Amino acid sequence: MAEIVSTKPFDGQRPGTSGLRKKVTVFQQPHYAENFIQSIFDSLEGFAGKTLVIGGDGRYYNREVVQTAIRMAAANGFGRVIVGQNGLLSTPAASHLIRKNEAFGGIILSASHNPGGPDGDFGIKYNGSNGGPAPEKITEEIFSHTKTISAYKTINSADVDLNAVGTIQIAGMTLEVVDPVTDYAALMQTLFDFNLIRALIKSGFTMKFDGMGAITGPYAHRILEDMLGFAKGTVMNGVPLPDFGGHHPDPNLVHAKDLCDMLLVQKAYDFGAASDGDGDRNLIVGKNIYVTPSDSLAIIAANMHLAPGYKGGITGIARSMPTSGAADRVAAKMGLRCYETPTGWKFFGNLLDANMATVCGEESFGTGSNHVREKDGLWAVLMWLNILASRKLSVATIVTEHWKEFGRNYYTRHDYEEVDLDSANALMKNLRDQLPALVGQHGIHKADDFAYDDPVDGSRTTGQGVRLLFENGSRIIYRLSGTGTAGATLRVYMEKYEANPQRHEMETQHALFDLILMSRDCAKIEKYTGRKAPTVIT
Ligand code: G16
Repeated sequence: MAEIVSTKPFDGQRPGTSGLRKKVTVFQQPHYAENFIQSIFDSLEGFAGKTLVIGGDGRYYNREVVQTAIRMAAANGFGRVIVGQNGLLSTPAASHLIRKNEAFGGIILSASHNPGGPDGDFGIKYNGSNGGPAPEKITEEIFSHTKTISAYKTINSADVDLNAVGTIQIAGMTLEVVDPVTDYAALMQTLFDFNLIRALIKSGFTMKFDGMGAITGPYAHRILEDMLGFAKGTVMNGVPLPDFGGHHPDPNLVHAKDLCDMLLVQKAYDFGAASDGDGDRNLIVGKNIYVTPSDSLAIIAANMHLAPGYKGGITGIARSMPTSGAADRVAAKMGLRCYETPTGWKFFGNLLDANMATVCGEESFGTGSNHVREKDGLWAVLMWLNILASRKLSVATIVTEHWKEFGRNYYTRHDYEEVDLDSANALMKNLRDQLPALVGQHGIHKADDFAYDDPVDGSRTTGQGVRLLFENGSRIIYRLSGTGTAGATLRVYMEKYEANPQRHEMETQHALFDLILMSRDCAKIEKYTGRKAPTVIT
């Protein structure tokens, strides 16, 4: 029987770049998760009797909130819930399950690449029937419900056993516990040439995959080792743990350092890859070469017709604004449009639904296509494997040949993490105030605060990052992260285009040195943050 529990609103339940992310200790407050989940349901209409997908990345507190969400879904009138075994689902697998089962939507429990454990982060986000993150119209609606909520609905029942696959009835609702990997792996088989990749592996090609103690371990074991035939042990850190084994599951040069050392220093494998907490991000490294996410998007776009799922070609490319312009050059050559959206995968949904773009990517280690409505870490890995198997060239050769053909966009991102929130806001305000005066200085021909008009639904999104655009095509971009949970993180993105292949072998920080100095100067970073240098460079 459904019961109504009285509650009071909590401050600050506004979803950020990707759902509501807070410290575990914040979520552990009585009624905190329930308030947010009820606010999600209260912003939706017409779900009575319909299907909801629920799952999470297995981080600390996942078990508890999965049970909460199941109880509340039953009490609120959903007809069926599909949940991953043990409450686990990677974000792209959840997106696929929503689409495949024509579900009303899904609740994904994850704080993505943020650290886990009792002192780490937790998160909840809602995805709609297209499998993609709820658009801003809905996240703002959810937020407004969180400010007035006075009660939530749940049922009084014991925890459901999620250890075994099967179907049970709970308070008049059907609960299907599914293997988290099977459907996703089947989808990958329809997109990529597994036989071609198997042949590559048989020829002696080796790889290392870092699951970072997070959700992709079981997916990578099944697909890379069991189905494709990579040697056992190819997947490292392949068991999902509530605290990710102490890893910060963010697949970049800093947090996937062990993997990067194996490829870049020891040169022990032909190919290396990693994925993040919830399996939607990817890191791609070759023997002695790191592929920036922006380059990876461009290279994938130029080569993806080699994979069976895309042999008919692509309709367009989309990238987030701070992502480098490398993909734009590929699109131009192919006679396609490259859409520039604000940061956040949710902005790609309309373009994918309208078939205006087939492949999307972000500098924040996200790449994906129209196969689901989330970025997809293992998809990117399999796409690279398919390209490598088709072209029979090393990662380094593919990358350097791409630069020869299209030119190289030198690119770096400097993060200043956990700076004081007021100081970070003051820095951004000062920058915005200076914008008109900056034009004409240092070769800056345009300075603005990025705004996006969605070409499908006409919605306008403003304040998405300060851009300094230079006459020679270089860019400096500043924005505050929307995914952090402590203070503010200032992200500074720098990019410079180099057409001449004789100048493609420079070290990135060296190639961008002038822009880096200018970025600190223009924004008075040290004055506002007290920081002389960034905390993370990717
Ligand atoms: C999320 C979003 C991405 C975004 C990233 C970084 O990724 O889904 O679209 O690029 O955050 O956002 P920010 O720069 O605001 O921190 P994830 O992997 O955390 O879900």
